[in-house]
Amino acid sequence: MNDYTLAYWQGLAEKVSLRTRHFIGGEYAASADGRSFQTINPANGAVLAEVARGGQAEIDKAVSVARKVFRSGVWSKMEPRERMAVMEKFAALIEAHGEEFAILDSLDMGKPVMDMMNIDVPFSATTIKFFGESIDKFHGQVTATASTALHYILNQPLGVVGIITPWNYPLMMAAWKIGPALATGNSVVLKPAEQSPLSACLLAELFIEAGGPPGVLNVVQGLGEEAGKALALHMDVDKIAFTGSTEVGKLLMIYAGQSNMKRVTTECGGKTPQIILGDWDDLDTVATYAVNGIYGNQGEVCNAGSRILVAKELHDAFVEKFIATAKQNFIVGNPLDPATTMGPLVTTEQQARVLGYIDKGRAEGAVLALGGGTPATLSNGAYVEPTLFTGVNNAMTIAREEIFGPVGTIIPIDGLEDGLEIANDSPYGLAASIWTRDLTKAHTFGRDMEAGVCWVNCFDHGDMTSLWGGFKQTGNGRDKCFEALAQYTQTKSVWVNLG
Ligand code: TXE
Repeated sequence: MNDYTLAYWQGLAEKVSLRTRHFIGGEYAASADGRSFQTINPANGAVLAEVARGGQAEIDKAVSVARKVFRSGVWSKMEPRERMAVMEKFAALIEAHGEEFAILDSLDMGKPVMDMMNIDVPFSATTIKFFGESIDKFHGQVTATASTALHYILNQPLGVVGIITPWNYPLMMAAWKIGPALATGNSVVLKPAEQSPLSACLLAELFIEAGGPPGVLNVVQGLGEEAGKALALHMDVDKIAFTGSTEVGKLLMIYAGQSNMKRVTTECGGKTPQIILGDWDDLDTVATYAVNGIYGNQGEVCNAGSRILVAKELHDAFVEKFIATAKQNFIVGNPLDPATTMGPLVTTEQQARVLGYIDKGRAEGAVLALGGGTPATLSNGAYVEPTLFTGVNNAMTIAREEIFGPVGTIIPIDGLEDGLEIANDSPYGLAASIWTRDLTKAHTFGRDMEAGVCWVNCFDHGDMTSLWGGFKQTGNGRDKCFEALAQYTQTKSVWVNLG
């Protein structure tokens, strides 16, 4: 890897091409009515670009192109080996264009550019590669029948898949969803978040460069209530795959009911507990994981470990270690500086929202143990300091609602049973971790925790075979893994009379 410097990234920021239009049928297009919206750099408030603001007309056009291409079979019926080769090349191109993706997403939403290089870019490329490799390994079934019949079950693509992504991992969330959608032969209309629109069309361009047919992967830019809603209400879209807020996830299910009963898969955030039991003897390790778990990506992560449930006997020593580790590991600053490990939040609105939660924490009686404001030297951007509350109970607003910022809460617990009860007392159920040397307790947690992703003695570990998705109001979607492929196909029973 390059020896990156701030000057290098600043130079790249000046010259990187900003793709601000829609990408439909392999061609760039402005909005029919010429409208646009602004995307803002949250590190300094500067307007990065005016972006085409799509609406019904652009969604209609993209869906119709996607349907036509799907029916043509040019992708949906392509020889598996050929489709695999395209996906493999697509993954390699994402990797090769890593710096471009890194700068675009970092400028758009404030993530440290080195996080993009170390996490988002390689993981997105791996995602596309994994789903490409799965193409000839994911298959239907032949079932047992009498000799007078042959019965098989086919997994067939759905048709046109609408993908609505959030701004916290713009490239990676798109990759998690277009990977299985394309691998199973669907056509896609991607609507990226309006806060982070700049990398989506690069992705769509690279798919074509890899040999993907035009019209298979389309991008319509725009606002949620306009382009997003039009896509979700469309009568000719077979599925919406979504990551975002629970509020919008619920709306998408309503839109499906109001239109064509399209499938809706959702991943809508969480309030992840990190349970640390009294037998845990390595405070250095657990503090490092806990700090990264809540402050990584500015806390703008669906699985941010925002509720830290600590055994009473470890409480004081843990808090001291946590604060020292946070101060050492999280350097707030310009996201283009390779030394920065925490950038600004995505927008000043998000900053105000997070600061509002911090006020609420104080007002409800929690004790502010770290941070709590905006760094004095960074007043131009949407920054919030790494913040920690102690003395929290699970009924407080800061323990119940998804803050989506760098705000951790410490809740003291009395052992496993108490910890599990508090951990499960949440409307969300995305992820959870436990730290213990006791096997029985670890596996009890694995069985009884109401969450889709459970970690024992680690946090945020996994690979492409581990799934991602939640219980309860986190939603019903599963990203990564073979289960994701199933969510982009429909099954068909073919019964042949041999009698
Ligand atoms: O999300 P929205 P926002 C949570 C997090 C955050 C809060 C609000 O708590 O603070 O949501 O973030 C599109 N029809 N998460 O407002 O609105 C929108 O354009 C169709 C958790 O950014 O849900 C964008 O593309 N689409 C989460 C996408 O939905 C609509 C990640 C997400 O935006 C729409 C992001 C509509 N009516 C936020 N309204 C996670 N699970 O990681 C909006 N959209």
